Amino acid sequence: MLASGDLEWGIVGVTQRSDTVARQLAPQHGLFSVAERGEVAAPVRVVSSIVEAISGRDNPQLVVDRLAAPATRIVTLTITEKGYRFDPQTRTLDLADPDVQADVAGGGPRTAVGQIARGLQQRSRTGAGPITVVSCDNLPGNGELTATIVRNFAAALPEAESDDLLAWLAGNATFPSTMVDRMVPATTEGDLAAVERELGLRDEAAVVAEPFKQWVIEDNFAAGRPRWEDAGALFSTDVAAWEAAKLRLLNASHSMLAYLGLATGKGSISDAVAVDAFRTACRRMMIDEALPSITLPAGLDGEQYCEEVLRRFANPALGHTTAKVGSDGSQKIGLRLLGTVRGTLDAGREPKWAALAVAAWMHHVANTPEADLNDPLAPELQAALPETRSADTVVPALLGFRPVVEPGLGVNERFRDLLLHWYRIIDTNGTIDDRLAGLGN
Ligand code: CS2
Repeated sequence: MLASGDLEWGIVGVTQRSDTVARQLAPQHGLFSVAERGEVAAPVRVVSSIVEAISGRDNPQLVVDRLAAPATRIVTLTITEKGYRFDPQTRTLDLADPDVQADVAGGGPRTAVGQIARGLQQRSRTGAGPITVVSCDNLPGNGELTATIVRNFAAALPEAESDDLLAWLAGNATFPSTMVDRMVPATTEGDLAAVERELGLRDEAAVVAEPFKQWVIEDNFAAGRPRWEDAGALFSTDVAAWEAAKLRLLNASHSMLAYLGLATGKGSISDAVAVDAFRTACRRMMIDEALPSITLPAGLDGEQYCEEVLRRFANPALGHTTAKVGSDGSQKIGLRLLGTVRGTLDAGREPKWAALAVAAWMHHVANTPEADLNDPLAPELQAALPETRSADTVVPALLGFRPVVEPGLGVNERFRDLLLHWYRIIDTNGTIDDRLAGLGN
C-alpha cells in the first residue's frame, strides 16, 4: 500500500510471548527485509510499514493504550491457533485458562483476547470510535471465533462493566473473517547472513518466505481500511470456503508431510514431499477425501490447487522444517484433518489417507519425550498415554483425548481400525524402504 502512494496508514507491531522481534525491530526503526525464496531469486525488499514495535509481554498497558488510540482503526492478529485460548469443541473462550482468568481479574492483560477486550473497553470509555478486529490465523470462521471470545471475555467481567462493553461491541466493532496463505519458515542464521550479503546491511529481523501469497478478506470494516485490493488482496463474501479449502488441502497435507517426515528422519517439508509414497498419500487425501467433503469457492479449480500446493511444498530453497510444521499438533489436527475424516465416513467411504496423517501425529506424540514435544498440551497428552506404547495402546488412548477428538469420532470403529493399521506400519522397525513399501500399498 505504501508503494502505491497511500501514506495514511502505518503499523504498530506487538509481540506476545517473547519480545525478540520487538527487540530486533526497535534499533532498526521498524524496518525489516523480506527475502523471497523460489525458483528465481527475487531481490530482497525492505518494508517500512512498521512505525513502532512493542512487547506485549513487557508492556501490556502500552498495547491497551495503542488499541484505544483514536488513530487506531484496524487490529490484525497472527497469534497461531493456541493464541486464541478457545475450547475447540464449543468454540468459546476457555474461561478455566489461568492467564484468561488473570486478565478477567484485572492488571496488565497477558492474553491477546484480554488485550483486545481491555483496549476496546478503554475505547468505549474515551469515545475513541469504532474499530475492526481482523484475525489472520488458520481457523475456520476466524472472524466469528474472535468476536465470540472477545464477547465471552466481556461477559465474564463484573456486571456493570460487562453490560457496557457488550453494548459498545455490538455497535462499534466488526470482526471480518480472512484467509491468509504464505509459507514463512523461521529465519535461520544462514538466512541472516545471505540477506546481509545481498543488502550490504545486517538485518536482525529479516523474514524469508515463498513467492506465493494470498489474502482473502471479508469486506466488513467498521472504520475504513486501506485499498488492499490494489496490492493484490481479494475481497470476498465467501471467505469460509477459501479457509476450508486451505485448511483441509494445504494445511492438512502440510501436517501429514511433517509427521511422516519426522517418523522417517526428514528434516524439511521439501525432503518429505520428495518421497514418492508421501507425495502420493497427500495427493490421494486431498483429491479422494478432502475435496469431496468441502464446497470450493467460485473460481477455484480443486485439482489444480492440489497440484500447486505440492509444487509449493517442493520448493527446496524454503527450508521449512518438519519440526516447525509438526509443532502444536493438538491445536491443528482437529481443524485440518478430522473434518475430512468425518465427512468421508459420513459419505460411507474410508478416510484412508486422512487416517494415515492422524496416525503419524499419534506416533509422533507417543515417541517424543514430553520435554521435546512442542505442543501447549504436551503434559496432558503425555498423561493420557499408556506406559507401554504400541498401536493397541496409543491409538485408543489418543482417540479418547477430548481436546482433540470429539466423542462420536473417538468410538468410530472404521476410523480406529485404519489408525491401528497405519500406526503399526509407521511403528515397524526396519529400513526406510520397508516402511515406504508399506505406505505405498
Ligand atoms: C503450517 C502453516 O506451521 C504450519 O502448521 O502448515 O503455517 C503454513 O505454512 C501456512 O498456513 C501457509 O499459509
